[in-house]
Amino acid sequence: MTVPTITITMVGGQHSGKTVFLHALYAMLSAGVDELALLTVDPDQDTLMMRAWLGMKERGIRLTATDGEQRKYRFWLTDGFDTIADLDIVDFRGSAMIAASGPDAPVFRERLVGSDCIVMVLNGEHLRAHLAGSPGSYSEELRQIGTNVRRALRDRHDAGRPDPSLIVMITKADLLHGLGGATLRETMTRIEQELPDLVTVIGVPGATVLVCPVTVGDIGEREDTFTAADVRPRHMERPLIYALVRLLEAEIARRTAALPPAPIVPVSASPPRMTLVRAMTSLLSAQLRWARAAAPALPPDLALTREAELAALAQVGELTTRLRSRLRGMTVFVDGERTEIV
Ligand SMILES: Nc1nc2c(ncn2[C@@H]2O[C@H](COP(=O)(O)OP(=O)(O)O)[C@@H](O)[C@H]2O)c(=O)[nH]1
Ligand SMILES: [Mg+2]
Repeated sequence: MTVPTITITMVGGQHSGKTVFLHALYAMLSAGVDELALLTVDPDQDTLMMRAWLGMKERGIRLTATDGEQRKYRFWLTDGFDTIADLDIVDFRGSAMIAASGPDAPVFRERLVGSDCIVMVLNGEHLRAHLAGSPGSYSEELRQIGTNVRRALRDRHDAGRPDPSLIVMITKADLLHGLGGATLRETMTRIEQELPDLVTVIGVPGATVLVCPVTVGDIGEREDTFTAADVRPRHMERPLIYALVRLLEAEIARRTAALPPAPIVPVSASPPRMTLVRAMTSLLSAQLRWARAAAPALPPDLALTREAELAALAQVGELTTRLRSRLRGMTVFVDGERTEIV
C-alpha cells in the first residue's frame, strides 16, 4: 500500500543552514519525538546522515557544504507503528535559486512547482546583521527567495493545482538571542513586524505562511568551535508537522465536500474499522492523482463505501487534531495579517 507522498522543497541561499537542518531533523526524529518518528527509505542513507551528524555533535566538525549535486532524501514518517507519509525532500545548492546559475536551476524551478510544501529558509545570522542596521546584501537573497516562490505559486495556480503550504523557517535562532540586549522573544517580535517587507510572499492575497524559528544549539558563528553539549536541536519537527497538517486539513475538507449523499436507509450501524495506513492511503490517493496527472483512476482496493469513507475521515481527522495541537501558539500570516495557531 502506498501512503501519501509529501514533497518538500527548501528555498534559501548558501550557508543558510539547510543541510544542517535536514540532518538535525533526522537525528531528532529518527530517535522519535513522542509518537512521531522518521525512517530513511534507503538504510544506507541512515548511516550516512548519522555519521555526518555525529561528527558534528560529538567532534564539533561542521557539515561540509553541499556544493556538488543536489541531494535527494526519502523518509517514512511513522506514528507509532503506522506509516503515515512518505517524505520526498531535495537539498539543493543555494545557487540553484538563481536563474542563470547552471543546470540545477531549471530542475529546482520545476521541483518548486510540484511541491506540497515550500520552506523559505531565512538565515538567522544575516537577519541579525540586517536588524543591527546593515541591510546590505541580504536584501538580494530575500528578493530571490520571494521571486522564486511567487513564480511557483503562479504556475501551480495556472495548472489548477492546490496551493502548497508555505513556511518561513528562520535558522540559527541561537544567534538572534541577546541582540542589542533584547530577549529572543523581543527579537522575534521585531522580526515578525518586519517580515512582510522582507518576504513579499507574505502579502500575497490568499497566502498563509507559518513562521518557524529553529536552532541546532549554541554553536556560534562559522569559525567558532563548540562541544557536544552545545548541540541541542530545537523545533526541527515543526515545519514537517505543519506541512502534514495543512495537507490533511485540505484533503479532509475536499473529501468531506465530495462525500456521496447519505442513503435513506443506513447501510450499517457502526462504521467499519480500518488501519490508519489504509485510511491515509484511501483519503489521500486523490491527492496522489493530482501529483501524477497521467496516473490511472482510483485503484479498486482504495475505493471506499460512504461508511468506510466517513470512518477514514474520522481517523485521519483525529490524527490531524493531535498533530495540530503541537503547533499551538505559532505565528502564521494570513493575507499579510499576523495571527497565532490556536
Ligand atoms: N549558530 C548556528 N549555526 C548554524 C545553525 N545551523 C547551521 N549553522 C551553520 O551555518 C553554516 C551553514 O550551514 P549549512 O547547513 O551548510 O547551510 P546550507 O548551505 O544552507 O546547506 C554552517 O557553518 C553551520 O554550522 C544553527 O542552528 N546555529
Ligand atoms: Mg547545504
